Amino acid sequence: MQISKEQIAVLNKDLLVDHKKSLADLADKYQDLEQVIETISNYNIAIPSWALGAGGTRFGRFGFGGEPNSLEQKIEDIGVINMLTKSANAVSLHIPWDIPKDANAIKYKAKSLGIHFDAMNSNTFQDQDNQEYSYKYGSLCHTDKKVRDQAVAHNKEVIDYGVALGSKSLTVWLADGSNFPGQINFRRAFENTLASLKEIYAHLPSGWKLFIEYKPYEPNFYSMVIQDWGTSHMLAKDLGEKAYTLVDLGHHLPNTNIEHIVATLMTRGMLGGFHFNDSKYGDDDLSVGVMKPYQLFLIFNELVYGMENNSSKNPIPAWMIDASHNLKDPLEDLIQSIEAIENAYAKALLIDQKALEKAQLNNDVVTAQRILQEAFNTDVKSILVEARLRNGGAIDPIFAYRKLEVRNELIKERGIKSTASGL
Ligand code: RM4
Ligand code: MN
Ligand code: MN
Repeated sequence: MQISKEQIAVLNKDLLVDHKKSLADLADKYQDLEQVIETISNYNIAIPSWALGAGGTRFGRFGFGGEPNSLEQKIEDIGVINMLTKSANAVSLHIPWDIPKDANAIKYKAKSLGIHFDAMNSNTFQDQDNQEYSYKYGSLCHTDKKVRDQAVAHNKEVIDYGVALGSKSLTVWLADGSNFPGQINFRRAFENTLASLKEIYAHLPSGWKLFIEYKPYEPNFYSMVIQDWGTSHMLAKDLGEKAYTLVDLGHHLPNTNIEHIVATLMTRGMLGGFHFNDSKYGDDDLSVGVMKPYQLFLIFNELVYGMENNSSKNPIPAWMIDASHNLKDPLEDLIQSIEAIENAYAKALLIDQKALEKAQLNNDVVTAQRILQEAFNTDVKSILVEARLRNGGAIDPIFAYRKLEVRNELIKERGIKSTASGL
């Protein structure tokens, strides 16, 4: 299904007057509003190809019909999200869940919808039917060189797929670790992982980046080889300048100060990628911003500061939503996630950085808190709307999605039983 500009314009008409009024009110208060609108209107977040179908747990999975059952259809769904939000112009592919059988045709399809290929993701956390060796006891860290070689070869193949599609980065997330004390030798597992990553790194074409993701637990519950940002950073440093750390919001123990991690990585120019989601307990894939919107805002404060004070030349991070959807229509959930991300970003852009610095230098804790909270408590909806409008998007993307009955149309096209590959 494709949504046209005209359909969106019709739906926007009745909402326009109210929007312009709220925007004018906000513009009276903030002189730099134009700059903030501009930044938000240029901001895009990649959609992972595995997030377009119903998610599930090991206890079950409940579909909702019309799920995309090919890579082409997944790209079409991202096209719908992008038409409405004008903030999702990229897809991040997981191999082998989404192997592009005909790279040129896929590329053409994506291009026709204004979508490009962001980071490629490898998968050595599951066994595939046709593979020779099992990853039951790990992949890049495995005690057996034959298993490590197989996992390295897979990652090289993922890079090659990415080259054909015009991607420029590879994200490696490893499930490697152990479930019981004594099961693995920590140091051997680390050294094996580093040696395997070196082989993968050597296969990166020029202009490519390698993102190393970390996670403290799950699927292994005693130890994970790349448990935290420090381990990821050590590996990246040993590999070379194309390697960076990737922060996934769901990959921290409760109460971890993620904004502090972001600031520290950016001080050294080492924050390469960012995965958005929210969580109550762990990596539980809740929609961005539903649990800890203030934390998300504080993280964006560090991102904004890091991008504006960038002596370490941190690249603009690769942004991606990384969640799976157990109950909601994933397209609606992704739209809500995009809005939550942009909401936090716009609020962070409103922070009076000069006043904050002054308060910090004077150790005026009360004023520092007031400055942050004033920005956080500002209603920035009209900034988001204006940014979308200027790009031809919908004033209210969820309203438009429902008015246009997108899910029903998709069910008509693809059937009630169609299910997507992925999580
Ligand atoms: C992992 C991790 C990776 C994602 C997979 C599906 O927990 O977050 O980034 O590719 O899930
Ligand atoms: Mn992730
Ligand atoms: Mn995860």
